[in-house]
Amino acid sequence: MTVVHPTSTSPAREPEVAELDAVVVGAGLSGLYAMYRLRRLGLRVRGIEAGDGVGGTWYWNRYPGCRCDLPTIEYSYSFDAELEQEWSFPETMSVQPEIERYLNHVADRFDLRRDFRFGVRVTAATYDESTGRWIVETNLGDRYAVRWCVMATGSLSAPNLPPIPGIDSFAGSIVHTGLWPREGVELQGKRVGVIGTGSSGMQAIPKIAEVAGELTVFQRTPNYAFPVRAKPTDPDFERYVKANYRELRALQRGSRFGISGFTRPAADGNGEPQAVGAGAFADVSVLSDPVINRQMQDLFARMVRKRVNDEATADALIPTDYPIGCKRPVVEAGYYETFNQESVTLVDLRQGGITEITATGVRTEQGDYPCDVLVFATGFDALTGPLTRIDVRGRDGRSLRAKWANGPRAYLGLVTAGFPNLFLITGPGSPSVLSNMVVSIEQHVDWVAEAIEHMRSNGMAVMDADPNAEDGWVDQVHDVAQGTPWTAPSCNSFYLGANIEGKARVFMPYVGGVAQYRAECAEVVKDGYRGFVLTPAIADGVPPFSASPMVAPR
Ligand code: NA7
Repeated sequence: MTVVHPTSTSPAREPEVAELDAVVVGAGLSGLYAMYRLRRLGLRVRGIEAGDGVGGTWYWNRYPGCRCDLPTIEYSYSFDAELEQEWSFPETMSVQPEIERYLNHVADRFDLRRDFRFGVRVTAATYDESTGRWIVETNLGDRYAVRWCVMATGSLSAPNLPPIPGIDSFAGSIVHTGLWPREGVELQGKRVGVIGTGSSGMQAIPKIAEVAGELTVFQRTPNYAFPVRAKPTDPDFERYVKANYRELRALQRGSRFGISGFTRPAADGNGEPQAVGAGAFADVSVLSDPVINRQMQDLFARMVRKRVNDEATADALIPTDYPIGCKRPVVEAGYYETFNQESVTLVDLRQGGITEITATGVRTEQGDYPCDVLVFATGFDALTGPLTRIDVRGRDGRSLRAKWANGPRAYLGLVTAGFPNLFLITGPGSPSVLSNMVVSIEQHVDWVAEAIEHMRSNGMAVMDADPNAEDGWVDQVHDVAQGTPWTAPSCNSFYLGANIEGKARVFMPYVGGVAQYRAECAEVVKDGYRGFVLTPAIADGVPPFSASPMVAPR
């Protein structure tokens, strides 16, 4: 078996334990902004990124067809007005290379790269109670001693390669959509098997079908996917957005999903959205009213039947046993028509699952399917995986993996009790993947930067969550999700950890809405960081900050 991975440079190990103020783990949307914010506090920060470049999700997921499922104007940073004005996205819904280009521009424009180490992976973070420092270790043996540890590790960054028997014996290439090599994968004329039909699979399948000799799609669960075609950005609309960005951002922050649904008023007074994307499902009636949900399911089934010629294939592509909204709705372009191609076969694994991977392909209870290349579009160990894959140990050597064995626990999804000064950017218990990630990331990073600033101004050095406040928040996260399609008994999604064998079935994101969540976070601050335990620097005898001077804002 050849597992194809993105190539990596081999950076040298740092010479000795580096004493700094903060480590930022990850150089995606969160890590870049965290570096920007913490630097402006005058902190000495080291960023550590496993990839060879910036971008996070948009660095690793370079599979064919990868595109953001939110409109471009919604999916961009708001922290710098000049950045908003100078950047143009060519399409209404951005493809991966465009977002990667944007994030590279951000990294260069704010000179963020110089404090990151690339091609280095954080393997462990251990809290040393005696010094109030985290010791952060990497795969190269680097060691950093820092007060603040910002886990900008992303929500969907720990790829799930299911342990299917025989996988090591496969003679061809295996590639995961979330680890797609920069140099691409040779698919031309090959017999390609795609396992998984979530967003990644459904985006990649039509593109792979264009070049593969034969394509076999292994589907365990059909998904609800709705057609959305990207268009070139309308220059008039772009001008309008640029003149009204503040209003757009305010709408995002006051919304349920961090999506403004921003439109340009038309002459008749009815605005036409330029692109809707996954935001179309922000229509809460589908989520809250089972009758409307059922009607949408019927419409969906009719759409699929109209687009797929073979009746049995159409039937297999239509979910029948879970509501819309349980899994993330997918936006697709030409997905269903792909199955009308002679060279494309759908294998409905509900009629007989995969038993093993052989040297020559995939063996199922229905028969053998020869393949030269196997594409695993099998998703991620969502929300917790990026953190539990690191050996994180807090007070008394307690491991995060052990603490979260029955489901993640974190106060506001920001700090988990017993792991002081370890900040989770869009951690479990926050809106995270059920919101516009950029909006949620900026809010978390701002909250963390302000908390650090608050502590500095008040002679505090250690911030922990009160376990009672954490319990209360975890209960609230649970309660607010009850009765929604996300927690329907028939639902099996990565939000529930149901895609990973052995993972506790716990609904992880906060679904009370972005606006409500922001208000809760702001209230907590207003009440003097209610539910957090702040300890003065003097208590552990360690000065809270380095003597490095404040960096003047640009
Ligand atoms: P998803 O949405 O988790 O989809 C993964 C797919 O892989 C899904 O269809 C799974 O079926 C399937 N899967 C997972 N494990 C297996 C095994 N062992 N055998 C067969 N099929 C399997 O991940 P994506 O990468 O598509 O999307 C993630 C997010 O990225 C998405 O929500 C957007 O935010 C962007 P299942 O449904 O579990 O039966």
